[in-house]
Amino acid sequence: MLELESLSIGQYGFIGNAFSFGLAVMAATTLFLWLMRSTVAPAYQMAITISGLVTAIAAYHYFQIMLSWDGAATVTTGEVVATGEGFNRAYRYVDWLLTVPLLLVELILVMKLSNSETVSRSVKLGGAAALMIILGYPGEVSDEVGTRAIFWILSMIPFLYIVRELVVGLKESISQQPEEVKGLINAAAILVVASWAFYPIVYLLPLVGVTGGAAIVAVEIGYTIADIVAKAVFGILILTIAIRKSKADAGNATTAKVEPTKSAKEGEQQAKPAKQGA
Ligand code: RET
Repeated sequence: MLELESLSIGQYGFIGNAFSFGLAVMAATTLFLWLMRSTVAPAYQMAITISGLVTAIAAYHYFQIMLSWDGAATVTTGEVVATGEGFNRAYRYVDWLLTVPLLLVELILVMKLSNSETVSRSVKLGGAAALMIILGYPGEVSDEVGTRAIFWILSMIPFLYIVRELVVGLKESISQQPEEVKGLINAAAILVVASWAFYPIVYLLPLVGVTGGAAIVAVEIGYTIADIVAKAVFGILILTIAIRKSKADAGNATTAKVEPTKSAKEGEQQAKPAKQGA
């Protein structure tokens, strides 16, 4: 169903360029996130570290994906010819297996919930995410339409559970967030749901009549765009939330310090008559 020889030279080159672009975005985002880490309060630094780790893992895998793509075919006398090495689709799935649970943990960490809620939500959502990826793989590498459809359905079960948890479960926690970041955290949860919804749709394209070279282009370009949004754009959003929350926390600390200033003012007032008297 997804044979490389059905690609035109243009399509083969376009996909290779997209992988190279993905590598550049992931590597640059990693550097940026880690360099910015010290600008957020210590409570949020772990979220930024993990955010950079996610894009670092992705940069490594995009490098491998790019090499595998290069090795899987050559262009001779105006045609794309498979070398027989095959294009390794496992890199993408290993990347997701590692990064998707981490992305959820990142979102939970930046909310700074209680320790027990952080752990229980991370285990539940992270576990469901790993299951979703594992169940998707057999269908991704199968040439059978039926196999692809069955594993799509199986993988959709943990997927829908995660979406439900994010939309319903996190709502209450979001309502307890400081006003300044409520909107941004909401946006992050929506970004997760919207960008994640892209994957099962892309996976289905070969089943709904997109065939040949066009199917390979749709799947590879679709996943690459979704990865950039789900990891790099999301990472920057998490950084923005962490910066705002750090400022909000520092603001609260200053307000707390206003109390002694008040009594200092009283002291000042007490000092005034003395001044007048002098
Ligand atoms: C699969 C198989 C078909 C059904 C479903 C899938 C979901 C995949 C998702 C992947 C998310 C990846 C992310 C990567 C990070 O950059 C496995 C395609 C539901 C949601 C967020």
